[in-house]
Amino acid sequence: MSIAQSFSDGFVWGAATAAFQIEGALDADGRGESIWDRFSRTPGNIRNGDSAAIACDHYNLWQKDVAIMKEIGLNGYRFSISWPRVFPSGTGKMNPAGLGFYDRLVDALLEAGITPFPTLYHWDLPQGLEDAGGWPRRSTAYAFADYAGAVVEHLGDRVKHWVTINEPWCVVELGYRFGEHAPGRRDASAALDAAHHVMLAHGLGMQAAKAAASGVAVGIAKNVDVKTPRSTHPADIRVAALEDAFRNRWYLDPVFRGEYPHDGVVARNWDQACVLPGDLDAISAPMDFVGFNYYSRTVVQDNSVSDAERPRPLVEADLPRTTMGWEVYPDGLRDLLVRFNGDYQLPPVYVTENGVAFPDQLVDGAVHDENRRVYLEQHFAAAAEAHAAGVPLRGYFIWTLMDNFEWAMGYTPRFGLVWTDFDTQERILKDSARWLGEEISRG
Ligand code: IFM
Repeated sequence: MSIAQSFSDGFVWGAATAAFQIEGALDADGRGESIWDRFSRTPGNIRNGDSAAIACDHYNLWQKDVAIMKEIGLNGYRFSISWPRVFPSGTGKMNPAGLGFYDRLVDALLEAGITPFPTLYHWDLPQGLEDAGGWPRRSTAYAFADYAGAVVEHLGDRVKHWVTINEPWCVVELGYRFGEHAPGRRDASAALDAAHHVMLAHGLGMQAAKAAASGVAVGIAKNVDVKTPRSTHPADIRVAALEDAFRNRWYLDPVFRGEYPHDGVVARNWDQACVLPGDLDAISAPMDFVGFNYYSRTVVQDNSVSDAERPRPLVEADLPRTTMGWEVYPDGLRDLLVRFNGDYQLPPVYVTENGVAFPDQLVDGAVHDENRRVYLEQHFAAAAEAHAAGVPLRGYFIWTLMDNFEWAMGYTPRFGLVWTDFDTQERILKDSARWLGEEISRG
């Protein structure tokens, strides 16, 4: 039996991308500046000084990319809508030309038999909104709801699945606490406010989307990570539980339970002053589906404990690692899906991202990425086990369709099913893409 046969009929096999990572054309047709335009122009922020000005030139080559998805045999495509294309300064006057691009893309996808799953926010906040305070300001959540409503009003006659926010943890922690991503701020207090307003944006955006078009399904894409304690030492176990609160539960408890995780709130000494009456009701309104993005696990420890004090290590050492330095740990996907299905009442579930960057080589016009094929096969098997254990899994999106701009890492990591030649914009299907197509067709 093929892995694809382990899932139910109508299972969505897709690829995922994000606007800033593939589109290029940053100044085309009235697009406004985003925080990533500004951040990536700042020397030192992006490896090798790489720029997303052209990226995969998808803004011009989108028809070719839809044809490639069809050739692979995908029946779903998760892409993101660039907020500054639609509202160049974040609010105010809409830019019809920006929305027109997505109109054409959606029509072409539907024509090719590929279900569109757009994400409304995949990190490219209009710079004007950051200048007004960014996600730490409540007004940004209101602006997002207006934007979401306008886009869904326009496309909701054809697009029935909408993701509000991609990976709130990254928006907040990488963008506002650690400053590794745009807007590059390092402000722990602002990050706490940002986290709440991103979640509020999800809740208000979902309301706005549902009011704008009938019959649309709305969910969020949450990146989740296994936090494994290095040993059975109680201090390591305590750190792992807290890291789990910061990474996973901070964003899942509010949507499924209407509260922030108590242990995390206490550890961060957060007064929750920015949480106003009604916010958590909006955030925890039932979603039509939930998306999980899964890549790896992290082994964590309490650094005040010396190795001599540590009892027997709990973790195997030396698991293979990817170009990103992430452990290859497929069991984590099964374990997290099963755990969340027990901890929360999950609606239909999608793996909204899973994939891998390895140091691919183009040799004689081909990329023999057996390591990626094995990675995908192992993760599909883990997802199938979760499905068999009762997780209502409805689809799986590979990160990513084609090699693209990997944020602060520039073009070094190649995550694609398709090789991108960034000089010529030629696309070449890697072996893993062909294998995936065969798996899907056997489903
Ligand atoms: O490239 C990113 C994507 O934008 C969000 N999820 C993780 C991917 C790999 O780092």
